[in-house]
Amino acid sequence: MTDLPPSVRLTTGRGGLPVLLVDGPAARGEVYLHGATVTGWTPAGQDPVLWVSPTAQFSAGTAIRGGVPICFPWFGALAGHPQAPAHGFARLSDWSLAGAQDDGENVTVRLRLTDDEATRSSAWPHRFEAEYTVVFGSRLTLSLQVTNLGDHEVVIEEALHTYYRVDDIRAAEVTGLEGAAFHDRLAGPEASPGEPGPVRFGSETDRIYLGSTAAATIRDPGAGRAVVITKDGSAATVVWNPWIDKARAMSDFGDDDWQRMLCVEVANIGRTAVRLPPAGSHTMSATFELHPDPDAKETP
Ligand code: TA6
Repeated sequence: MTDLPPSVRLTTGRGGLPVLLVDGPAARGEVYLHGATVTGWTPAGQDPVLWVSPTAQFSAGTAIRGGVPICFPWFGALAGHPQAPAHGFARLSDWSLAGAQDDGENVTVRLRLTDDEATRSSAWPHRFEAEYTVVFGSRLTLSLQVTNLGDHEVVIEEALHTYYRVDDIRAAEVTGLEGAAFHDRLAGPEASPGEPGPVRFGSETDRIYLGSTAAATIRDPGAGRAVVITKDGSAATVVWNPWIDKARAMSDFGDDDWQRMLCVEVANIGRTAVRLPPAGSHTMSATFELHPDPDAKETP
């Protein structure tokens, strides 16, 4: 049993699943061992930053709808394997607690997933170790390090599928991706050349910006704040809002919840997938930081 600092408590959460509750000097946090899903990050003095569906399922075999599900070792549907779960097995797996530390400012939690009989009989049967480091502080930093334990090259796709709270998606926008080409997953296979302005939302939006290493900022005027998302080891960014019809079609998503959430995902997918030689290792990391948005309108 890993010794935990007083600011970290392993307890039983929703659906009877084990959850780590973090009550640190600079932030509170919550991580389910199921999928190593960070379901809460609240910097001191701030409102919660992550969105979790009120009707999210907390059960084995189901991904938690919200927080930061980990997509690995593939993203979306796996070509040639229609039975394979969308977004890989990592967010459906029980990760183990590798350690936790509190340095008086930030609280760091480390979780681990390695291949097992289930993964070795999956559509991606390779030997691997994944170590996920979560630093809860005035910023939230997530680092996913994957090591190839096998004797042949493997290719991995990965995404930190982060659900952010927004006051109203119709007033929110994403800056930082101006001019970047993207694949609109709702349109044809050809790439869109990129738009000169911020990403704004007026319908279902599902875009993959391939080759994008840029930081992105979610501007949330209604909440009077912005979230700046910086990243390292990631060459793709996904922007998703299901809008009305898709939200209604999801059982773990309230019909009106599309108004209050937005996914901006740090990823390596498609032509930016990562090739790992035997013993090779790769780390993808993301840091989220709240900023008072100068153009935001304080909520009444
Ligand atoms: O990241 C966007 C996306 O790939 C969308 O196409 C949508 O499927 C979303 O992920 C949620 O996927 P999930 O399997 O969690 O319902």
